[in-house]
Amino acid sequence: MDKTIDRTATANPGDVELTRKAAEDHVELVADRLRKMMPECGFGELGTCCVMCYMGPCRIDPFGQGTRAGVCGATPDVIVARNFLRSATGGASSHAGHARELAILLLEIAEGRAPGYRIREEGKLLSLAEKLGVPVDGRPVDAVAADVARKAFEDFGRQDGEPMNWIRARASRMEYEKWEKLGLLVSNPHNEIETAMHRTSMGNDADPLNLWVATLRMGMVDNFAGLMMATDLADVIFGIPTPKVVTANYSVLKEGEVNIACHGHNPILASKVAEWADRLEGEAKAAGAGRVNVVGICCIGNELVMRYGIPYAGHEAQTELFLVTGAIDAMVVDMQCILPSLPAIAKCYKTRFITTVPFVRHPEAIHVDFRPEAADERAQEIVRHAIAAYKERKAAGIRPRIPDVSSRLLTGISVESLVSVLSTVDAKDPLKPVIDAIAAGDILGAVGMVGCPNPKLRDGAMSEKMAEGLLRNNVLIVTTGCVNHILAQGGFLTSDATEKYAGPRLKKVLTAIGQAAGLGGPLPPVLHMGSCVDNSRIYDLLAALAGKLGVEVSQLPVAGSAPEFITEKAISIGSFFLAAGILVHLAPAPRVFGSPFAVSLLTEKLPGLNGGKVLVAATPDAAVSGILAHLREKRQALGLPQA
Ligand code: BF8
Repeated sequence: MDKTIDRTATANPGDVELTRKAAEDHVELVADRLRKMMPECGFGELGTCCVMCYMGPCRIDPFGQGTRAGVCGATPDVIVARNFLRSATGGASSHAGHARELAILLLEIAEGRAPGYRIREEGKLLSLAEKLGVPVDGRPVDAVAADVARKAFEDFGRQDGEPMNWIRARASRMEYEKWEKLGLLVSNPHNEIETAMHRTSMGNDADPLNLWVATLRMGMVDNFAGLMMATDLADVIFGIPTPKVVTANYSVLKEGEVNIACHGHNPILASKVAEWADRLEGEAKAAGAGRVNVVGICCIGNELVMRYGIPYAGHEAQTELFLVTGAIDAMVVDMQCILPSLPAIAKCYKTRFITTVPFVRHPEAIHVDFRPEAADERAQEIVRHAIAAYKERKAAGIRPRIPDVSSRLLTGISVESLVSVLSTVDAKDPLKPVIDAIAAGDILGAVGMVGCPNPKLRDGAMSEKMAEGLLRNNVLIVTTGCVNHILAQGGFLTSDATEKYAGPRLKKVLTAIGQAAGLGGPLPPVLHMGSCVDNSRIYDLLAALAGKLGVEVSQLPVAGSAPEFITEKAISIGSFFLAAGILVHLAPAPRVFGSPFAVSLLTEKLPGLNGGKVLVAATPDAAVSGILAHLREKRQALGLPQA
């Protein structure tokens, strides 16, 4: 076996069992293709491969063994900066598209054009409206909702250069002024994306610093036109998450039931599929099945479990393996992180693979054109596809193999629900116990572990080992994205995990909160705050803590980590956290090492400018010790004792 990819070292025995089954079934997996791809391109890894024009492709050896510039004269510093900005732009485009769809849906609801949906959180709508300057007094809810949606469209169409409505409404005064000084107050996300593509095309911006400032600006687009707008609007339409204990891992699939796996990102589709799964139970029974069982994979799993407690299946790198169980009747997807390999694997098990978005199609998929105006009809069509597949698959004698692995987790930690849990400790000042614990050193600091499961690092259990190391050192962890699936499967989101992994001082704090909140045990040491767009919740929490302390977010003893990142979305999220002045740990290494300018900017100059810094560490030990050193530095600067 290839030493680089030890496929048996994975933390989840279900992965091992299904990887063997895949081999028996002659199904090729991500890990197989990764092995064949080795060694990966060194120029690509360093970021010095340029395909921007047809005088190339060019690749620069930054160590002086070959050519020092592309055919056009672009230096490695320029090439790396352009490539990185394009990645951040890809990520921000995904998040802005996600948010804009929700704004369109909100307007459709307000105008009665999306009868399948309603506004579930009037309180959040009204408070958001007030922040955006939308009048609320004496007005019907639908009129307020329509104006909130229009505020979003105003941002996407703004040509006056003024900062986005969403920044003016949602950034604290202190953070706003910091970004104003740094020239990071973006105006129109679409203009920013257009300019980024324009300036990086051949023969335009050749100033590395200018390009990196554009990357930080793209981070601002990502947060305010993507993450934050999406979370705000999704909460209004689908509800604010509340704490609940649920089941995760392969055992959420049920033999004898029609299994539908929702995969993707936007709750617009999946919430409807879940609703119609219940309503069509009679048809499932008539087909000989117990019921229709909906489970959530990757980020849509996070969205569904946070709000509705829908079984929490697995992460993006397990999507192929979920199909290999042979237990899924339909996998329905919307957008982002959907492996092109899936439809062919689905075919092997007679699973219907259903795409729903016009720009996310596959020649081997069934396409159901899902639109909010016809959501009920389309969701029924999708569920009926699954029921029909169940019958066919039974008749074909396909025998599922569902690994008997199951985990429990506490989910549903929004800022609102966390404040409500903490108010059981201090009703007047809910954040005070956390601030006191940080000040005393009982909580050394907090780390947001976010993002993906990268097969290059998955088999070394990078995320689990990092979590262990941080918790032992009394660091509280909050999570979003697929990392949360990983840590849930590893048992980190339970009271037992506090007993098992938390350092003594952290354990004391979490036990006191758990007792006061009546949880029947300590609060888990890893708190699930949602999907990747819900990184905005993490930022909101940090801004609230910083506001109470009267300091900038960048001064807090906190860090972000994408310990196994895969996608461009992780790049754009990381770019925002850098713009906010936070340390961002990345593994694998971002493609910047071909540029001495980029390395010096991201590790030396930016920290002096706004506190933002990139930490590259590909092993759990190196990542943990780098993060701990950073947290201690921040504590020292605030005059807090070292724990
Ligand atoms: O947005 S964590 S693999 S599913 S990119 Fe994708 Fe990464 Fe999963 Fe969600 Ni986020």
